[in-house]
Order: sequence, then C-alpha cells, then structure tokens
Amino acid sequence: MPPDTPSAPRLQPPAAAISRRDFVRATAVAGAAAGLAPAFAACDRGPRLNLYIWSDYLAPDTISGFERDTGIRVTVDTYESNEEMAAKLLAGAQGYDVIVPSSYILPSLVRQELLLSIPAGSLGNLGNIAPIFRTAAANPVPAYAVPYEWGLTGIVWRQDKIPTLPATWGVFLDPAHPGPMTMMDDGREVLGSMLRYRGHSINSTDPAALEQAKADALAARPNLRAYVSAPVKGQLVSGDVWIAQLWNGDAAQARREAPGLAFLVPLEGSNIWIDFMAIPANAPNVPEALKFIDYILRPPVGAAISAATGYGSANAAATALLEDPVRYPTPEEMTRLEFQHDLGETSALYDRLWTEVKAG
Ligand code: SPD
Repeated sequence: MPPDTPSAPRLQPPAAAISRRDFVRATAVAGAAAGLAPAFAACDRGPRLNLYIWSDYLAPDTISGFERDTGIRVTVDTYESNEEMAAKLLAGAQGYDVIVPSSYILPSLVRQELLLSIPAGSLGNLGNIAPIFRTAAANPVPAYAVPYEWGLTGIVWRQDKIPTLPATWGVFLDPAHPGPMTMMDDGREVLGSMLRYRGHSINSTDPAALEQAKADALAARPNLRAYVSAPVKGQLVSGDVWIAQLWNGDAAQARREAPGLAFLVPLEGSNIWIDFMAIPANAPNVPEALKFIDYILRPPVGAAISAATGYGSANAAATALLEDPVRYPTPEEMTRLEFQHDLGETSALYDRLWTEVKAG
C-alpha cells in the first residue's frame, strides 16, 4: 500500500484494533473535561475508584482481582499521551483517583498543585520497588508518585516484509522508505527522536536544535500515514502499516498477534521512560486510591501486568516472579538512552513546535 502523498489531509489516527478495554469497565465520558464526578457518582453506592491510565497498560485480571479483593468498584478511562491526561486535569476534570503520568511531567503537575502527596507509611508494599527506581534521577517527586513500569521508545516494523531496517530515525525522513509508516501522536517523542537523529539530547532546550527538529519532523510528515501511538498496533498486525515509532511493550503486544514484527532502538539513541502512579489533588476516593496503588505493588499483581503489557516492572519483587522478565538496559546500552526530563519553561516551546508540525 503506498504511503500518503504530501497533499494528504491532516493525519488522523486509525481506530484501535487491539485493545484490552473489553476486560476493563470503560467509562463513557460524555463531553471532554469536567463532568466526570456526576457520571461516576450516579452509578451505584459503595466504595469506588476511578482510574485514568494509558491504554493497554493492565493485565486482564488486574481490575477484577482488585474488585474481588476489596469490594471496591473500579471505572477505567484511558489516554494516549501525558499531554492529553494533563490537559484534562488542567481543564478541571474531576473524579479521577489514580493517574499514571511519566516522570518528565510529574514536576509540572506538582507545580500546578494537581497532585496529592502520598501520606508516608500508607503503602505497605512500597518496599518492593527496585532501588534503581528510587533515585532522584528516576523519580523527581518521590512524595507524590510511585513507580509503575518502564519502557523504551524505538521502531517496530514488519520484518516479514522488510527483512532489514536501517537502525536510524532517518527511516522516517526517507521519501523512498519501503512501506507505510507512522510516528507517535506525541510531541516529546517525535521531536525527541528528531533531536537524537541530529545528535542532540531528547531534553535539549537549544532553540536552534529544536527548530531543526521541527524542520526534520515536517520533512518526515509527508512520508507518514498518521501520527498515532498505541492504537497503531492493529494496523501493524493487519499489515496496513509496516514501520511505526512505538514503545517496546506495545510492540511486544502486537508481536503476539503478528510474529513477523520486530523492534529496534535506533543507533542515534532514544528515550527510556518510567511511568508512575499518582493521586490527583481533587481525587474523591483517596483511601481507595491508596488501596489500589498498594494492590498494584503486590508482587504477583505487578508481575502479571508486566507479562501482559510487555513493559518492565519497577517492582523488584514482581520482576523476580517472572520467568522471562523485560531486561533492563546494560550500562553500555544506557549510553544511548536518556530519561525524559521536565523542561520547565521550554515545554511551551515544545508544545508550539509540535502544534506547528501537526498543522503541517
Ligand atoms: N500502552 C502503554 C504505553 C505507556 C507509555 N508511557 C510512556 C510514555 C513516555 N513518553
């Protein structure tokens, strides 16, 4: 299938073809920002928990196991980027009890007073977190956030159709690329990959480097079918997309359906990220939120989530239960990987450049 032409209309993400949403009770969120609390509260009485999490980021039995164990009814709503989640909170969304932000956005959520600090001693299973995820580099706001899972950003491709893919972000810039391609609907990821392509940090605040990243992203745009993150899995499986910028766990989930898929981290380097569980400042069900986070920290629960999602667990006791855990990068591999950092005031520049890239 030929890629879209340069004159193609604004890229639209396809509908998700693989989703575990059928095993969680998805919330029908009418309208965008506000209005969650009434929808949640109206359902029935009894203890409740409203979880707002990335799509495809739980094990099939995570929610049912928690409900059975605690008698707390859970509603799950999903998002596809940190920015989508933060925008909703900033717009005044009420009703969420647990969210799952990445490390780079945590300081900004704290600065905007959108998070509740987690009371010391309230999580009996906190000791299960591996030491590597307790450092200041890994967790910039330990009083507010508990490590969940970690992963890598790279390229997944149909090896059955393209036996050898060059291990470079330049693939997306090549007009003669060998098949339909997508990049993620995520400004930090797309601009970050273009920054690494030119030898810069994914956390660069250099305006000239960022303008070049924007120019490169714009040069790649005509080669892409869409900006789409996790939901691209269905298109990779069906063969409608052959090459996609994606996270390793979502790539592993797709590979279960299409074994011809392979994943690589480009030689120019990439992003290693950590996601965290946190409680919004306006959470209506804080005791239930703490129970949920502590439940996730149980070793078998964390192990099942890691096995299902294909991401590494931040929980050492959970990882120890897995026969084939996701391997943490070696020190040599880490030389090509960076954690995404909070960029303070430069975040606004990233947002502007990304808006311009998407506008084309
Ligand atoms: N399907 C779950 C994907 C979780 C990705 N979170 C990390 C994003 C880092 N930019």
